[in-house]
Amino acid sequence: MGMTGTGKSTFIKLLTGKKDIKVGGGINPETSKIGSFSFYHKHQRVIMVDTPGFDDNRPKMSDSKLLGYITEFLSEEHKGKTLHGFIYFHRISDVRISGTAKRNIRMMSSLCGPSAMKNVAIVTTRWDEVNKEQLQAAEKTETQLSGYFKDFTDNGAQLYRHDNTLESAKKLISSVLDFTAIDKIQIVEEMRSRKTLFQTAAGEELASQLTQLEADHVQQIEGLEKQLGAASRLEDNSYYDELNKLRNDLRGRRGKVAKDRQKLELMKIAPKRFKQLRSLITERRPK
Ligand SMILES: Nc1nc2c(ncn2[C@@H]2O[C@H](COP(=O)(O)OP(=O)(O)OP(=O)(O)O)[C@@H](O)[C@H]2O)c(=O)[nH]1
Ligand SMILES: [Mg+2]
Repeated sequence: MGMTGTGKSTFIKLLTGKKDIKVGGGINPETSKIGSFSFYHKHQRVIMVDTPGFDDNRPKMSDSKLLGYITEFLSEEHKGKTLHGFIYFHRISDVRISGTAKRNIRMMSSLCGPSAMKNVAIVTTRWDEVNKEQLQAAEKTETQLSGYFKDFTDNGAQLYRHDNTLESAKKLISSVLDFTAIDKIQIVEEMRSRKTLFQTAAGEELASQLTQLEADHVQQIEGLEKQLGAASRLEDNSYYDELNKLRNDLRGRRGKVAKDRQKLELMKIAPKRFKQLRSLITERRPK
């Protein structure tokens, strides 16, 4: 799990050696659905699950749909298998912990609940790009990130560094496989107690995030409209066009967030319905 571009797919590609796993090259999110990939580690069959991050700016998959898929996976897909852990990815080069990163951390927290938090490996990627001069700043980022994961670290979670080498990926996987298997995941327990997705802690968290995002977008649109009014009195068409484009993009995002929130409220996914969604999750076995 983790924000777009943090290296989730790259990590899986490194471990599985599967050349067809797509990794992002630009700023747009690359992975748009959940995929699971298996490989052997020390003679043990391991399945890694790649998920997109929660992000209102991602095309193809809405946050509420993503929550549904993750919940389905955690409730149904891993039956008969041992769930050892979650890996949360963050780029060490991201000095500022963005709003989207904070959203993803809160979603992780409400999905896992306290008892599964010890099974979360908080991984910072791109250590291969950190030189001596940048080391202090990188360590500061790590400390800052750890602050946002306080609930997790208080419950036993630890931070790890990944430098994009196979050796570091294998070391991390060994650590995760050494975790005592997860016995309780908050969202799974809640769904078992017949709550609807909207009533779970993660559903409530997502609803409140979407409400906040919509309010933020409205405020930004208002700000841009004021600037557009002032720009229309200038004779600079390109500045006006730029502001206009920003405003229209934000209007689109606002509409998407509002629709997503409505969808979440209507979402009464009962566990038996999850089976219908299962076909959307792919598993690729080793050749
Ligand atoms: N130097 C360096 N680059 C990395 C590392 N991990 C990922 N990258 C690069 O970062 C970019 C994004 O990586 P992805 O693996 O696609 O990121 P992702 O988390 O799967 O992103 P989404 O699918 O959009 O959610 C790619 O260009 C990778 O080559 C790393 O540890 N070091
Ligand atoms: Mg990806």
